[in-house]
Amino acid sequence: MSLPAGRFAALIFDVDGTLAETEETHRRAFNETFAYFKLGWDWPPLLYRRLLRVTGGKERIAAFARAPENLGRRHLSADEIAELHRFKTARFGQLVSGGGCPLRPGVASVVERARQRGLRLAIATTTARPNVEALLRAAWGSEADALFDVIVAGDEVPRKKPAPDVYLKVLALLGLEGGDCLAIEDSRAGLLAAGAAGVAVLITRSFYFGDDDFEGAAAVVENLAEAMDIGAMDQENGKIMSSMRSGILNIFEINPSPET
Ligand code: XBP
Ligand code: MG
Repeated sequence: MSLPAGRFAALIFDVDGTLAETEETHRRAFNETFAYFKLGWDWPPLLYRRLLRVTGGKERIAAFARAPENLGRRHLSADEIAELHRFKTARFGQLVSGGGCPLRPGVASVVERARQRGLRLAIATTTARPNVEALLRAAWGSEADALFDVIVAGDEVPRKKPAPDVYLKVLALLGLEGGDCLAIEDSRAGLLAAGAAGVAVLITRSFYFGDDDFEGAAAVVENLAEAMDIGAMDQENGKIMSSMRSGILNIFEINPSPET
């Protein structure tokens, strides 16, 4: 497990499970939507864990609607699914704006440090754009708009993760190669998407995907605070303790500005 020795020009963040532990809030918004539309559906955590294998909320609703084990199975048209999903997105936005999804440990520090060191920042996510905007605004307030150079969200590419589309679009908009960037992800679908676009991946384990197979990840940590601590510790000691630690340290040593 090691990261490329070179320096990165950009960090590309996933959103759900990576910037914040959002999935319980997504689940609540889905269930409140199903109740509002009187579908008689409820997604408890164990079922939701399985349903998360289908990336994208509309796709998840469609898969559940036709699943043989769903006793409330029914035909839903694309328009009906879109209507359910619009309602769910609005509800998710309200919950996030009310402080329901704080940033995960270390995220704010990594973003700040990366910015100071001249890295570009991007977002590559499967979730809908209004969800990203609500989350960023809740976390960073008015600063949020200027923080990320590129954001590519859910329906803005033909295929969702694990397809590489969202990463390829981010790279095109950044004008960078996959090898110039580091992705920060929490799921195997995200790892595969970034990997297929040639981007190295740092995994931060999340509530729903912590046990995924992360074979092929450059590094796996519990959260970004841990990655920061390791970097800080090595700097203090003035020596590199292991290839993984040196790799993580590299993340924060990228592109020092010319005057440093
Ligand atoms: C997360 C997802 C999303 C959310 C729901 O992927 O798969 O579908 O669960 O959001 P990522 P939407 O971590 O890549 O963002 O309902 O807006 O799809
Ligand atoms: Mg994720």
